Amino acid sequence: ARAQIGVTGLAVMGRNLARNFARHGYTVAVHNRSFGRTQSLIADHGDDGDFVPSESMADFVASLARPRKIVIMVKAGAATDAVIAELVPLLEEGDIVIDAGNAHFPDTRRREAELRAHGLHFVGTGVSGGEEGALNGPSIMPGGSVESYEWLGPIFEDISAKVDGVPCCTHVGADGAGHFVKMVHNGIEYADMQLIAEAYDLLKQGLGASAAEIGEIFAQWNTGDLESFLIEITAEVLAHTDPETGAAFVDVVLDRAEQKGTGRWTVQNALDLGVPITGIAEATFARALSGSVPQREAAVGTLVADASSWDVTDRDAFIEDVRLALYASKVVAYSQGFDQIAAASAEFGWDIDRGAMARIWRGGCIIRARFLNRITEAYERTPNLPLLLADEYFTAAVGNGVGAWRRIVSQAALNGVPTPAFSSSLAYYDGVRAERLPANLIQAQRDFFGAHTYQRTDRAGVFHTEWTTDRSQTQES
Ligand code: NBP
Repeated sequence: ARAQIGVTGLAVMGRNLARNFARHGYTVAVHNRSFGRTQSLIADHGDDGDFVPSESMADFVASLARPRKIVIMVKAGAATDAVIAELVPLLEEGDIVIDAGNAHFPDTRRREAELRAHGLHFVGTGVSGGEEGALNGPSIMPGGSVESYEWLGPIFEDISAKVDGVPCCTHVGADGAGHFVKMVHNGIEYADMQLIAEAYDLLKQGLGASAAEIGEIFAQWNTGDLESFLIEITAEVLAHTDPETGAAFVDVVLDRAEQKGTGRWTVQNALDLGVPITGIAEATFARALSGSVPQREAAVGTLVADASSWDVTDRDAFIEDVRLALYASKVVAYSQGFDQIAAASAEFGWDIDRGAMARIWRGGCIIRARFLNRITEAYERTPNLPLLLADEYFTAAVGNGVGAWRRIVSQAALNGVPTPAFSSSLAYYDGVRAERLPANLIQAQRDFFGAHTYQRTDRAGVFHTEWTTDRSQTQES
């Protein structure tokens, strides 16, 4: 038994992760349900390093040095449970089972408890960066016990992406914390992508600019505060020409965005926790709207627009407004995502360091961006920061763009261009900073029809008004 780490599940992600371990000098046990994938890994990439292939799970387990460290990289869901069921009888106390697939965090919490009862460590870990990241350095978000991280940390940090020499990997928190944070990462990714798509649409509708021209604007933006992987690939996609028709590639792609479910999970959890993540929610719903074919067919050409025709007079000023509005909306989406992490951390006792999360997202993952440094700095300044937007850097940065944000959202509304994420983010911004919200009226209505009580602005206590009789006020506590 000489392998230092094992990988079972050798489709694109598992194969690349196994190669990444091997390239860093680890002896890697490899296994896959159908042996063909294991054989093709050895045939195609055997010279990447030291692999120990096994056809059976028993031989795979036997090839690993103890405590065994086994990464499962199979299709999330039933396949993960099937692999765990096959593995557990073969393992011994103290062995570490790592699920690196995109599991839903409640499943990870369940599996962790089950394996703990067998004396095994179960580590649900987020891995971001797609196949390219898995091979060359992903962002890694491991949950599970502190003890398991003592074994895994050095290996995972070694194969993770590095930014300024700092690994994009840290212990996130107990049981499902790693998968939770990966889920919110994906939710933020949804918001980021939607905001970029809205900026593209604004530039297209407002300026009548071509895809290639807009691509140049994004390339320019990528040299400033907005510098990020998603802005960079947006510029590349917009510059691409369809080889079949010679048209701009984006213009021949059908406008229906699909989803695999992590955005939906993020929103569902936010509803459970009562955290307003409007940016992520709007982004998730915007994908759903794009795919609502019968509804769109019924509405196109039928619903009245009564919109003006867009007449942008100052091109450069408009582009700068869109840039500022994009940045401000993006800060809101991240601020909301970090609120959700804080709420879940409190709910599940994970004690997640939010600054560290921003740090490990700086490289390897899809939302990697220059401005994540700013988030880390904000949480270093104030570890218990109640609202990322209220950090001094972000207050100033967003404050600087508020006028532009208002111009863009109002012009978009007047011209009939949908900007669900831009406008809901601005509404959140105005909502959270409002001295007084109209929730007073809602609470009064609730007391009226359901005797749900209310509190007063002028003294402590819980009150109810006898709405159906003499409207006298009673103090409940
Ligand atoms: P897939 O999600 O396509 O899963 C294919 C793998 O699952 C194969 O190894 C397959 O074995 C195995 N498998 C299945 Br399906 N059912 C099984 C079962 N009952 N027992 C044992 N093995 C089973 O692979 P992937 O795209 O490499 O993704 C792996 C994980 O990584 C997923 O959870 C995914 O969500 C996550 N992830 C993917 C990306 C990405 O960019 N693709 C990024 C981040 C995370 P077989 O060869 O015998 O059929």
